[in-house]
Amino acid sequence: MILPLLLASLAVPGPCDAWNPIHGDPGLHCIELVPRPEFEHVSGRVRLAPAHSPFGLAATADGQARLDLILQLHGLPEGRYFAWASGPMLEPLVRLGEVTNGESTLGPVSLDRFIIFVTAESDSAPDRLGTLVLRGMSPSSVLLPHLAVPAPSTGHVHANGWEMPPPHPSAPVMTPGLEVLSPAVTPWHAGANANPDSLPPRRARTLVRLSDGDTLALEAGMVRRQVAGRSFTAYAFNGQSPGPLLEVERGARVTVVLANHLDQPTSVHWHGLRLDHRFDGAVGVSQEAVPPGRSFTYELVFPDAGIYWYHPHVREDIQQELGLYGNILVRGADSAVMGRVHREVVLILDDILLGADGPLAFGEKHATHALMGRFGNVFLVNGEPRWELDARPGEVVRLYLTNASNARTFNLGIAGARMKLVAGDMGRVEEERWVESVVLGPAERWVVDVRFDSAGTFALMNRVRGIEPRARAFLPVVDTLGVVTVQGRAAAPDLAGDFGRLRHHADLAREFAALDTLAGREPDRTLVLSVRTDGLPFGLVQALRADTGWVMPVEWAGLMPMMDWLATGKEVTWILRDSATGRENMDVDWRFQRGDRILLRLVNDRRTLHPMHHPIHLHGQRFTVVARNGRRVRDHVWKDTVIVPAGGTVDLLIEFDNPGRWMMHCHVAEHLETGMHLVVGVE
Ligand SMILES: [Cu+2]
Repeated sequence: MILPLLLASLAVPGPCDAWNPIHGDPGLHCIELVPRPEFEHVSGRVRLAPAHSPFGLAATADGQARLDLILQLHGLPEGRYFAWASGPMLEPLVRLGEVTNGESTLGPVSLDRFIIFVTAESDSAPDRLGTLVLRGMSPSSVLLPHLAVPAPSTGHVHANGWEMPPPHPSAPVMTPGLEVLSPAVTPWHAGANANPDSLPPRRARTLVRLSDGDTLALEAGMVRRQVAGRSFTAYAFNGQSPGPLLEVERGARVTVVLANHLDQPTSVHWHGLRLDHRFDGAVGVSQEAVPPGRSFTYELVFPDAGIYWYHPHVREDIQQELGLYGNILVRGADSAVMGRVHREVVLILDDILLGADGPLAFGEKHATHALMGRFGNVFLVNGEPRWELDARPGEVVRLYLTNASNARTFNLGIAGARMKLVAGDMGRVEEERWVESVVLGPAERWVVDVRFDSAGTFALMNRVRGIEPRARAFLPVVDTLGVVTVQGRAAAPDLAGDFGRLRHHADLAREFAALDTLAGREPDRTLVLSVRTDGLPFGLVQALRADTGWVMPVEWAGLMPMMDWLATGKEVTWILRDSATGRENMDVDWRFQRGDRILLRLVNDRRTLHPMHHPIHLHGQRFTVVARNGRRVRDHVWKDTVIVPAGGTVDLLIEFDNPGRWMMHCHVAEHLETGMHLVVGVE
């Protein structure tokens, strides 16, 4: 240990050593600029800050992170200086703008790996690099190639009954040595004791309009389902997956009688509804699980207009994956102040992990895929592998988007069609915005208006980036989820004028302005998001360690299915840690008073064996995001779920107005299952 200690003591402190942790992990967000020898008294650093975006991650249409560069420079002699960004091969070369001593904010930049140059220039608008003064490389430049071998193809089964996960088609390789390993839990399949031929076929979703005082019978049961050439036992509500789309007026009261006809206990959580906590469906907090053959009666209220959803709160990793989820559309006066549209379409997005014959087995007592969560290999839109819509030229369609997948974050776009963001988790956005894609984390909702200007076909696509495991090169991953065919006579009436207008909602602006005054203070509470592992196979730990030199802010694609599959809830504990007390998960015992406005900081610890983003959900209340990596957010909307990127910090202003005991947890089903939840009391 002498040599490293000696080197450390000799190291000259660099500009990134004086780093404010609020700005995110320095290993992902700070570039130390290195001067040319003639400029040895010049120093500088670049802070990589998330560009302004309504979403949890500022991303381009193809899924690259969009970053603003905040340059802090010292010691520049008299003269004119410019900053530039380029790819590793000096292509493309982007002039960022003029810089001076002190701080300059430039950008945004969306390059996977890049070099930053600061040059001295005589020209006022140089188009090529002048005398080099400082340069630095993006943190992503540390990625180095790995040893990897071809992954076994779909259908490979171990002697203990575990079928290995199918490789990702974009990167069919794996770390050598993993092929002999399987999860340290017993494989489990739904409906093993049921006769598959006796089960009804899964039906498509139907619309159910509910009025004040109505009662809905909701049966969670087993169905026979066909997806991508496999026929298997799945779950459904009233035989439908997604379950019935419930449409209800704001302010209504509705009774739902849940009957459990599954082969395991269940409950229903009404995601986003600020209802009576006794009917929140949070097993172990507000109710006991409903055993097979039994029922439970929920009394629902709908205080906010918007798009909500319902899903079980028992073994989500199994039950949600097998199709137990549905949407709730709450109507209110909201629609009158939003732009007019020709049609509304409610889309619930999912992915399912299929092996040779059906869903890959689940862990009987503990979840598999405990690190990244279970990424599927077949996309589902409203339960169908390929969603189709017919539209007319000029038609404006309002898309209500919900992400019901276990772990996947979508970056959705429709090439060739303009999209306007109009609402989020719990109602309208304060400022409508044009967006080129929608970043949708697990359990989040966003609402966009889309206009199909002319005839043609338009693909609904998920366009993201992954890191190819062998070359460790950035890889575009593109999946088509559906197609809109636009043809025939023009849609009437012509809504181009309405569509072209971006609304500013003054009522919301006033609400958020009042909260914004609270956002500048020190946080009332800080939660650190982390992970602890114990007993993982040595080969897997080695492979994971090699991957943490740099990590994507969002794990989009799940390109390492073997590594992910092998880790289970037996070895992995995901953690929410109160930084003031050191208490974790269910030992965190927060109590607030009704009416409290709390500033909560979420810090996603990247110095772990497997850093990853987390979609954090709070039951029964609402919040707005006020800062990301210490940068104030401009776009406010009421939310119940927020993406916290790996190595990033997010500040929330929470309105605690609904009394009861409420869960706060990660909505990656496998993270929730492996401990990542706490309870907040509101008195
Ligand atoms: Cu998580």
